[in-house]
Amino acid sequence: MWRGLRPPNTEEGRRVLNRFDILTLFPAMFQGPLHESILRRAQDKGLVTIGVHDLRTWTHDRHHVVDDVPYGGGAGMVLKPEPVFEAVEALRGGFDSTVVALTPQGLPFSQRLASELAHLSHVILLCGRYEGFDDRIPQGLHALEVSIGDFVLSGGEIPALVLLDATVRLIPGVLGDETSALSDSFATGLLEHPHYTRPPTFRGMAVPPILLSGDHQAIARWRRKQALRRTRERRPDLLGLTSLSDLDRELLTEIEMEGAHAKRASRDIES
Ligand code: JD8
Repeated sequence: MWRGLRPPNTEEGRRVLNRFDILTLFPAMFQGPLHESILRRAQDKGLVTIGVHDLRTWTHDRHHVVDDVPYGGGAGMVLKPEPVFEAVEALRGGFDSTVVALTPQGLPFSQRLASELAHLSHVILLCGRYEGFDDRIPQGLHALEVSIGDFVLSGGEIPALVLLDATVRLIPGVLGDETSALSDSFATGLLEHPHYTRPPTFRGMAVPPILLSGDHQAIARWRRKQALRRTRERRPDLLGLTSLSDLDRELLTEIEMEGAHAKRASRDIES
């Protein structure tokens, strides 16, 4: 029986451990990002443990070879299965582990996937290099393949850091203010409204006067309208997916009418 405070990471009585193990040929790439800001604080608070492991630890030859030429020919090298399988078997250590391989062929990473990973007790992240993994690696390890986007990177390390940053901040207790993870863009399905701080005028650019009015209800309405306006202008693909309230529909109608008015005014000036 637990006396006093509940043990860390047992919020719902399910999470017994929050552990990430990263398997990489470039462990030094993680030393900056994992030891600053939110990721550092999450580890310092004991909310998550992140291990970084050099894949060459699991080689047995004097030159620590992890790659080989591709069957079928072609340029570049492919990561050999043996060291990766040995490493994953060592890191699993009896936990209920999920293996994630960062590859360009993977499932597109998203806020939804981050929130699912945040509930897992142990995630092993495989970072490839060169031309990538021998395909028996993701196959045989039942790895979930994840991609962070449709652009070409040199390896899986930066994608692993992106996944960690997005995921760890969703673990309960990591953010000081629990509400900020929920109000974040993508969590709400809309882009954020613009933010301002002092001074009230900077190089001729004034802060929108409503933000200085002290009318909190008017400010909330203005911010919601700005969020809708920006999403409509910059990411109309997101608008379709969000559930809009009656107020949202009213605000969008206002935005559309302002747009129609501005078009008519500029046409009148031009002619
Ligand atoms: C892992 C090797 C480089 C990939 C030849 C360039 C993810 N969104 C993403 N873009 N790129 C990657 C990624 C790239 C990787 C490896 C992830 C391992 N490369 C290769 C194939 C073509 N080079 C990624 N997640």
